[in-house]
Parts: sequence; C-alpha cells; structure tokens
Amino acid sequence: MSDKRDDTADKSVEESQRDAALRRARGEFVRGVSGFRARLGDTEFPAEPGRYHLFVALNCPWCHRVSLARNVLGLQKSITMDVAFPGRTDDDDPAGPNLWEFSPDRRASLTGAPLPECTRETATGRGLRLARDIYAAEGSAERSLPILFDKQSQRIVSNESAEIIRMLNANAADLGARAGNDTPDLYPAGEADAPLRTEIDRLNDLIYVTINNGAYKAGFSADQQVYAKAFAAYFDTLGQLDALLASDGRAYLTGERFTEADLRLFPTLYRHDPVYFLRMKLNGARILDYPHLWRWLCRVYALPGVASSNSLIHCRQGYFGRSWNRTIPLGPTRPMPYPEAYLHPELADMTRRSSA
Ligand SMILES: N[C@@H](CCC(=O)N[C@@H](CS)C(=O)NCC(=O)O)C(=O)O
Repeated sequence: MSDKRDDTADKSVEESQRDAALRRARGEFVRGVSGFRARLGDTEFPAEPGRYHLFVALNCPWCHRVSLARNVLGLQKSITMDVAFPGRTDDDDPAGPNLWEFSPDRRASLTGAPLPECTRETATGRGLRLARDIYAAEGSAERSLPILFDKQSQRIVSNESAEIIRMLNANAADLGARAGNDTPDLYPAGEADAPLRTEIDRLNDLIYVTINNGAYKAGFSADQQVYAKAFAAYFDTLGQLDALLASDGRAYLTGERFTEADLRLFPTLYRHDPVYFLRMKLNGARILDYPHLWRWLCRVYALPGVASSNSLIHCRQGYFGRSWNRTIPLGPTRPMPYPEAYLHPELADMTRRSSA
C-alpha cells in the first residue's frame, strides 16, 4: 500500500518521505525531515545581535553550510557556536550509540590528541554532553545537527540548514553582519534579482538531489542499483557544472557573484577528493579532473572566512573514525596533500597536461 504522506517536499531542502520505510528496508538511504522550522526575524525570534547560537559538528556537510554562512556574512561575533566531537557516541556509551556529544577532551584517533576546535555545550547553562538533550528539553526525540538556538528563550529556532542559511542572510544587517562590499548577499531579494533567484533555485534543486544528498545516496545505500544510479547522477552533474563554468569563464555558478548556490555546493566538493572518493565510493573521478570546477573550488576556498569555516581533520575523523577498522586513510598526497591543494588552482592544468 503506497505511503501518500508528504510528497510535497521542496526537493532543494529535503527528499520525499514517500514509502520511506519500504525504501530503507530495500537498502536505500533515505534522509529524515527536520522538525524545527521556525522563522528568524519574526516576533517570536527577532533578529538581534548576540542572541543566537549554533550547535554544529564540522564533519557534517549540512553544519558546514551554516558555519560557512556565519563566516562569509561576518557573523562570528554576533552568533556564538559550539562544536561537537566529529565522531558520534560508541556502542558502549551509557547514553547509547550514534549521538552527537560536546566533549572537547575526547581524543581523535587521526591525531592521537583532543581536537582544539571542539567545545563544551555553552548555550543552555547546563553544560549538556549530548545534542539529544537539547531536543529533549523541548520534548523532542530528534537528535540531528545543525541547530540554531535562541539563548534568550532557551528554545530551538530551526534544525534545517537550508532555512538557517537563508534566514541568516535575510537578517544579516539586523544580526550585526559585517557591512561593506565584500559581504555577499547570498539570495538577493530585490525585484530585479528575480531571474537570479530562479537560477539559484534551479541549481539548489539539482545540487541537493544529485550532489549534497546524492553523495549519501551513493555511499550509504546497500543496494547496487540505488548506488549505481546515484553514482551516475553525481558525476553527470559535476560534468554539467564544469561545462557551465567553462561556458563563459564565469567566476561562480550564476555569474560574477558568490551566491547561496555556490555556498551549498562547496561542502560536498571540499570533501570529495579527501573523503567521499573513498568513503562514499564516488571514485569515478576527482574534482581535480574537472579543471573549471577545481578552479571554482580554489576560488571559493580563498574567500574571506571560508577556509576557517571547517577542518578536513574533523571530516576525516568523522567519516572514517568509526568504520574502516578505525584506521583513517591519509591520502591523497599527490599532486599535493589536502587542504593545501586548494591553494593551487593551477594544479588542474598540470593534471590535464599529464593526462593528455
Ligand atoms: N535536513 C537537515 C539534515 C541534518 C542532518 O541530517 N544532520 C546529520 C549529520 S550529517 C545528523 O545529525 N544526523 C543524525 C541523526 O539524525 O541522528 C539539514 O540540512 O540541516
């Protein structure tokens, strides 16, 4: 009997939950839907500097969207942030497995030491260990990150990254964002910008389904057909995006401005060569093999606040730390280790020449 529920999902934000249980039983990875969807900027949650807080894990690509938006909009002082350990709780944890925890003393097997970016939970005044308990305080059984939290009312505003980045951008000035020309407007609201928004929406749909969530569909599905379909769609879109950038030498996906479409593509491509190529079985090619996408990746990486919005050590620890016999792959190291390679747009030409 088909599950008619909720097929109105905005496919740039979440995937259809139609027959989700059946699809999961057949080995397809189906991502759940976020339950906290309030609006920043309305009477309940007015946009005020210093009032809001983010809970993130740096290995999570959805969290990377919000840490990116916080940095590129210059909201680091206005919005405080806690960072969970990149590996969730183990099977023998008294609270249970697979839970995000704020434990800055936990050692990373990759470095053999605690990770300096990790923090305690600092927003509730209770020093909670688990993100799950932030939800439990509101009677919710959810447990995902990121979370946008209101320190004043001690309530969760949103746990949907697509909406969090849109709201931070729309309320940037009231939140105390960095003024000035180098602060991007990720989703311009002006009448004249309607065609640009349409193009951003089109790219968001394509990139969410085939790249952002597509990577998980490939890497976490236990069905060969589902994996093969996701693999093909992923590299087909990479080809399309490389051709789009090549078509007129544009700097960013929609032209000369860095927009939300670029911000949402970056976390996946940043993880591709050092993590997803292996972990998600997306070994059809490296980003380095797409010369225009590679230069785009290096160009975005060089923007103010981008490099400091994440850490590949957290990504490697998070994606490999509890699987793969707990040993974490150290490559690639040629032509250069990562993330250093992102400082070298010219590598794409070298690769092309050497493979010619
Ligand atoms: N639609 C959500 C997805 C968030 C999400 O799935 N986060 C993952 C981490 S990568 C998570 O916390 N999953 C754990 C869980 O749901 O238990 C968003 O984009 O914010």
